[in-house]
Amino acid sequence: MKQLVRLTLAALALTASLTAATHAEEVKKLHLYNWADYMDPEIIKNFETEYKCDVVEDFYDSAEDMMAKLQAGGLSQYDLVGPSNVNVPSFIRLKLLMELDKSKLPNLRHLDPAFSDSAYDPGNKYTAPYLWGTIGLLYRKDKLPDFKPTWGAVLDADKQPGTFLLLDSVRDMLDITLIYQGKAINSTDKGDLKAIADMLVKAKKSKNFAGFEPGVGGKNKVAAGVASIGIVWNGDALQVMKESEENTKNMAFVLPKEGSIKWVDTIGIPAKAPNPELAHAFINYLYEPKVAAQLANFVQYATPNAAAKEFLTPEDLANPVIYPTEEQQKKLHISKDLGEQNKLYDQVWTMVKSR
Ligand code: N2P
Repeated sequence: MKQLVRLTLAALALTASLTAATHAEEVKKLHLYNWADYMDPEIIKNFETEYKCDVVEDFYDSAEDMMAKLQAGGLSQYDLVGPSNVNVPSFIRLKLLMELDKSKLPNLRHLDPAFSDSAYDPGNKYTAPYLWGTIGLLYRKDKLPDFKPTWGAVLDADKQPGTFLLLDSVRDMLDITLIYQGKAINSTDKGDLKAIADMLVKAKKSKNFAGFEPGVGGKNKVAAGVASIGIVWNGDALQVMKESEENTKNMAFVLPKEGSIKWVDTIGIPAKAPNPELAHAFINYLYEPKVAAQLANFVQYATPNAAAKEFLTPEDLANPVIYPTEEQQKKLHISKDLGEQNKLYDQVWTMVKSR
């Protein structure tokens, strides 16, 4: 008898665990491949609850890394990815993205019309704008009280006031150097490219050079005192300055007087995404005005969602680091995809890094 009870119990346990396993398999998964420090974990939790799914996140810290991983199998691994405006045309050319099904994205109506017909993806056929921002210098006020807001502080061997990091991002670095030299951003002129290559090689030979650092590394190393100046995206700078009283007191972010870059990060669905249905639901969710504002408030980048404005932290909306003034906007330029000529920039960058 005892034996029978034991057997029955064992059979019951087995059935229960099998049911649990099948159930676990039924939980849908959404694989999100995003920039580091670019999401509010609460948004993920709420989406998981509402859509009864698991969101699996993976992160990148440079466009180059992201692109490499996508092409090495990532295309069928991820449901969502976030290329920046300058990379979107390459993504489309290489067929890395699927067309968005607008019937599943009713909330796209909240998009600010200023972002709805971009040159990088006319009519938002493949991508929806995620957040936008600028790039500037994060520096240590405590170490460099007389800091001047110029790209020369990192690019010009004669003007570097302290230890500095360069950003490990091809287009950001080369376009910034063109801006500093007063040349046209996106230039493919051989002479211009040679001049910026020379300047960058000279800059990195400086005794103050503390290395190349991808995205979020720069802000963390400036905070840790590894370097006194870093090239950092605006929201990342604000995030690290808010991390502690120390940081707030000791650091500042500036847009250099020569001008800078204005970029738009997007969100799109890889061509072979396992779950495009849920991916569309996620994009649509992100476009709910309150959710879009929650995201912007958390990461401190600017939202392209017009209806989100009323839910933004008022101090953020009034902060020119996040929403640059008209005067500052006049000096912000847009990096463009250069088609075949992209390789010129890649060659210059490889040369700069290897010298
Ligand atoms: C967020 C990185 C923003 C990406 N940590 C800049 N395009």
